[in-house]
Amino acid sequence: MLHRAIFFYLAVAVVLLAQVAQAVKREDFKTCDQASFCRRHRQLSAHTLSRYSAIEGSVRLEQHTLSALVEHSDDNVPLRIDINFLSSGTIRVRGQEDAPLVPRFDDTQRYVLRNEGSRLPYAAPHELQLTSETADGQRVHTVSYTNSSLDISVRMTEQPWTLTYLREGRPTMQLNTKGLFKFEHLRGKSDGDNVDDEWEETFRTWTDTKPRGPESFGMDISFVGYKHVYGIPEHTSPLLLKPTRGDSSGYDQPYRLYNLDVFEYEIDNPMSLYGSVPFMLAHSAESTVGVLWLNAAETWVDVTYAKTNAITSFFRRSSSGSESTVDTHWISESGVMDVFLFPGPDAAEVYRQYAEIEELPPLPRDFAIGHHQCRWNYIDEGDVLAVSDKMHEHKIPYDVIWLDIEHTDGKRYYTWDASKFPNPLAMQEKLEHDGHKLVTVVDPHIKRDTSYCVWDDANKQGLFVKDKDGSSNFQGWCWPGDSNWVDSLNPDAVEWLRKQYHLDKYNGSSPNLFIWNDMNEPAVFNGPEITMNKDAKHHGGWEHRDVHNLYGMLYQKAAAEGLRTRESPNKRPFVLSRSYFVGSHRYGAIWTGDNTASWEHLRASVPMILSNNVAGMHFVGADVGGFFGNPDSMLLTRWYQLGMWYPFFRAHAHIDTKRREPWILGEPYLNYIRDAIRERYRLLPYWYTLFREASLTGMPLVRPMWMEFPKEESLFGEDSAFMVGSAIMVVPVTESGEQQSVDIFFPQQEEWYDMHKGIGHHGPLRRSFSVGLADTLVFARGGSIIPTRERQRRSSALMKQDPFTLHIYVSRAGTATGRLYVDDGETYDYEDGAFIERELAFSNATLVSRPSARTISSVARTTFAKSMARVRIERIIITGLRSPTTMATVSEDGKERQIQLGYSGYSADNTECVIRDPAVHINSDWEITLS
Ligand code: NBV
Repeated sequence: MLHRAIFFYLAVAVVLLAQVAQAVKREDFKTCDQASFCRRHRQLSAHTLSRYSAIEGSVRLEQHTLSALVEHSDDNVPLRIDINFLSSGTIRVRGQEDAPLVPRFDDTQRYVLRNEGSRLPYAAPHELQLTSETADGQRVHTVSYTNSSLDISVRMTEQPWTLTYLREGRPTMQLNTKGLFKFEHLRGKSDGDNVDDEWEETFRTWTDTKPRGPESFGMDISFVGYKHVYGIPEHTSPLLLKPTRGDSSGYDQPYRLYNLDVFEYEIDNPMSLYGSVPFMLAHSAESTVGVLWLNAAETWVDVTYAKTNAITSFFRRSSSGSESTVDTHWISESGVMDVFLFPGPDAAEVYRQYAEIEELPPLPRDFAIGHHQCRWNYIDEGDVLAVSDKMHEHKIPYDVIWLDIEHTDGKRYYTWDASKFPNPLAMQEKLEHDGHKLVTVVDPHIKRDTSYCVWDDANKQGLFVKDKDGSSNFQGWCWPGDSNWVDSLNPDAVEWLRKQYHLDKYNGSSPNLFIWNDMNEPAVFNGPEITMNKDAKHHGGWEHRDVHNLYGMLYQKAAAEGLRTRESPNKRPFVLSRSYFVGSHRYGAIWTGDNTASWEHLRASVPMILSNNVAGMHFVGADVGGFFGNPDSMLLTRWYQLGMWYPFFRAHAHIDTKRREPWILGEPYLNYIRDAIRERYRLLPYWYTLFREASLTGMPLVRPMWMEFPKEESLFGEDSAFMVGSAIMVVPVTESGEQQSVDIFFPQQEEWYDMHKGIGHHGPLRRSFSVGLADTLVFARGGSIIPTRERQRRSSALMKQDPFTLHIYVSRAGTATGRLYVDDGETYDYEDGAFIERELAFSNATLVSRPSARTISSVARTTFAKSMARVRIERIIITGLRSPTTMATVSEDGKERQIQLGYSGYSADNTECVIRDPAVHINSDWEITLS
């Protein structure tokens, strides 16, 4: 036993030492060529006609589904392709064998889609019209939408089988026109069968037994008329996806989607990381469309930018005119083909269409969008409280302090190391006194230890993932040594997991404790590619291969449900997860894992966070400061200055790094960092209102520039600047050096106001700015109203009754609009109307506050409104006012008052006018007219 333990720790030490010596170990992870299914698909050459054809007479339109039986000329195994029409114009293409030998895994939709995939808003039969015709010997079926104001239709050819989505008669998205559709139908095994590793394959020392044989499929999806595609996180590539084939400026590997724990990951690389979201947007100056490839197995995506002959006449190449096309090739190892094509025509519409099939992100707890302080590890209770006190001493607001794996009793999650944390409840109480919360880590590997009741209980109930034999527990190594993994696909295990987070179960936890799920890809130190063997078995007999990318999300889901239900009435949970998949946005936040303290990683965090937002993973951040290594003071300062704009804002560091809490740096860095964190707190009302918007529309919180300026082609590849909502442009400084020159492009015929200096810049304009370490480049877009809370406190919890300030940035036309959303930040009462949501509009020198159309009257609303009755607007700052005035008339509740305006240093450059204490309330209707 002792020998075994020594061997284990030696092995871990060797692994860690080897990792210290070297950056990412590429050889630990497969290339496409080393995954036999990927290799087989990638060998197909594009630009050949597909050998898959629809079986004559098999095509029919029934209800909302156009279906066809399709087969390959060599094997004659009929595949059933169903094209389902949703009323919004989205189409869903599903495909698998018409009569599979055994069922394929088809539950991904249950875990991801709205109503588990049932009752999606499909088109009514009378909204669709089918016409079939034969031209040049080709049978073509066209389904047109008759319900839509857009002229959209879907065209299917029989021979070869292809699909084209058309808008106004022009193709936009096409399937199989490059002839890459390939479907490995399930088959019986004959002796000696292992052509091209179809039935068994070995990677390094691991053999995947592949009992079901080959069952992969792939499809080309072309975006016709597009030159730009985005999304499919998580990779370290630029925002605008680089090509992966036939282009020396790109990669030589497809983007991989297979959740993995990649130690010291590299920048600018299509390798897999911790999360997978197979959601892609294609954008042009004319339109935006989207694709969701709904599959939880290992998936690879090739991207090629091409000029192709426009395919105007069914599948034939037209003789004249060529059009830009982005050709993508999607390859998945198992499951069924299930693809959604979203027609847009702009990003907001794509997100609206996505929201029809997938739930919108929920409103987070208010503290979750504050500043988080983490480290592997805060050593003991004294350390935690000392860090908290130091934050107070240095007047740095923070909301949450985090405990990593060392707080447990020997990496037994849901327990405490009693010598270091003898009284966790008292510690939480002390933190709560200043409104702070605690987060503890819970990893999914459970230490095999009969005296550990969590393991014992799960074992007795048979809740662990099973080995390939289906009966013994899958066993592997992780932090605690020999471990088993709870099967997050087993409903009983989920129920059990949920309960582990309840207050009566999780000793030492209070309602102020929240959760962090790490290592849930899952990471298995001695497994292939540091994860679970693909032939391990989950509930229902499914192989790990089928569900790999779902596993971590379902772990986070169980934690979120556990936290939600631990109190009555339920409160909003907060769970951070490292692994994620489509739909993870419903359960909490994610982060970009183990980055490095380097300028390169600082820069890369922007496209990584943007790509996640593009793909619907809104609540995301990167470890501020970089996880591995020691950032110098300048890098750390710059990282806080950027990190305060991450939706999830957490500082974190590896156990071997030096302590780096802001005060350790001393002045002037401490000052700069404090300023950055305080700016985040000032802007919390804007952030919370943005989260509200995302919860209603699905719009990203942080947006690529092109999303706000969709016709501005020079911005389509921009990922060194970004928008926070539609009102703020952030241009982070991501280069080393005391003084930096930064080039900025202010798009459009619009005013852009330096948010720190009030100075306006008239777009369109390119300008260089020279900035010192104290400066950050943040601009408000003319025409916006941004709410803030200016009083600095220890935590956001202490700001709940604080007054607001409104910043009005006047457009060229002399107008501005904005919104303010407030609720209690913790319960679900807002669902019953317990919120204040104001529409703010400035025009003709008058600022008006009105309730939003969503405001309803209800008991819950009245109660909440009462609790906020005294909260007022304490200041209004108008920037860009062209004709300054001295007085304003305030009318609220039918009463009128005159007040005086103030100007601080008003000049041609600085046009800030301040209305001090207008004494209007956030929950009443009022108008202020400048006279
Ligand atoms: O639990 C320790 C770390 C954690 O601090 C980090 O944030 C995770 O991404 N964890 C990974 C495991 C060890 C990484 C070397």
